[in-house]
Amino acid sequence: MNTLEQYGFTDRIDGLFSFHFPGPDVPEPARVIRADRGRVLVASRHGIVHLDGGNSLVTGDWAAIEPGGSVMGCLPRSSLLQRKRAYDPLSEAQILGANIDLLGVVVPLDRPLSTNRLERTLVAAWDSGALPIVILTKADLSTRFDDVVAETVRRARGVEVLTTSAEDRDGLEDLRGRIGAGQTLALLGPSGAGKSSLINALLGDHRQDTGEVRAGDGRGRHTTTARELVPLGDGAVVMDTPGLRGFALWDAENGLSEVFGDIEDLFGDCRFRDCAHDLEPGCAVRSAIESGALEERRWLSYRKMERELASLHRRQDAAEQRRHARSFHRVARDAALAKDFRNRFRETR
Ligand SMILES: Nc1nc2c(ncn2[C@@H]2O[C@H](COP(=O)(O)OP(=O)(O)OP(=O)(O)O)[C@@H](O)[C@H]2O)c(=O)[nH]1
Ligand SMILES: [Mg+2]
Ligand SMILES: [Zn+2]
Repeated sequence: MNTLEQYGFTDRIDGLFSFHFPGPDVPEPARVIRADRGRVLVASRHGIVHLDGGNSLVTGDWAAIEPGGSVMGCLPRSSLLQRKRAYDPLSEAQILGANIDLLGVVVPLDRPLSTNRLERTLVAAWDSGALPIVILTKADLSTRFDDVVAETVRRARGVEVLTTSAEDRDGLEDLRGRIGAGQTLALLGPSGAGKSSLINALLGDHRQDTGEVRAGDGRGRHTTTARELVPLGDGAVVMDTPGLRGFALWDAENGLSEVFGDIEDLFGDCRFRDCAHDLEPGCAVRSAIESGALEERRWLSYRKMERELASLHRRQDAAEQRRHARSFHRVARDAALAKDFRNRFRETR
């Protein structure tokens, strides 16, 4: 198996290259292993090489390389994991990875389960277009194993939950069996959750650096610093990622509906079509909470993410309007200049 195939190249990808880059000179396919501000490391037919000028490429992309070595573009992304950039007043998306088939939401069993975090990551995972899967890690360190697993299964709402231990090599074959040749699994989760350790355990090799969690609060030290593809040897690929502190959503309405579909289904049963689900009479959400059918915490968590997306859209709209206004001024100015020019032309005629 050549280097390119080890990084997930298949006949299907080959076909997509001929389709999207037709012509006598089909470019060389290459997969982005790692992207660092324009400088990208790719797997190609000639092995692993560095490329310059790949500013728009992200980890996981299938890049098209010209014979001269420059980047022509990339294949349309079959999935795209993104979040809102932190501390960014302009509200831009940060792309975390592309062409991911399975998105592993990594939840460590050595600390209390954060349901908010789990739900939020699942929303983003669903929205990426990849298939989410929850991977519980460090099963050997869990003191309340059965409870936490049951709770996670309940929160994951139909998403498959696997339990693993890199230390005891538990659940590894199960996980390995989920990633076929040509498929990419990305691991997403907090620092210290054991993402890199899991990859090493799958490989049976110490390839990725791992770091002890801090003694005081059990949090990780952000050991992994870049998103990077790691081949498992038979065309299956894993993407290691740096631990994320938080996860601000980006355009994730579809994901929200996947994780909270039962809540959105209730809206149709409210007496008023424009029910705000606060104090209105006949509100189906309120009565579901009162009867215990809907957990208030879940409702609040849905509300929070929904508001976050609404505020993101307001800012996007405002930015769009500013852009529009700017281009309108430009058109108006150009028109004024043209008129001025015509007038002067007339005068001199
Ligand atoms: N007991 C036990 N410890 C584990 C297991 N998996 C990981 N660890 C330990 O947890 C710590 C953090 O593991 P990492 O693999 O570095 O975590 P990470 O998710 O890659 O963290 P970042 O790279 O910082 O995002 C290390 O000290 C590992 O040895 C496990 O299954 N059992
Ligand atoms: Mg790591
Ligand atoms: Zn209502």
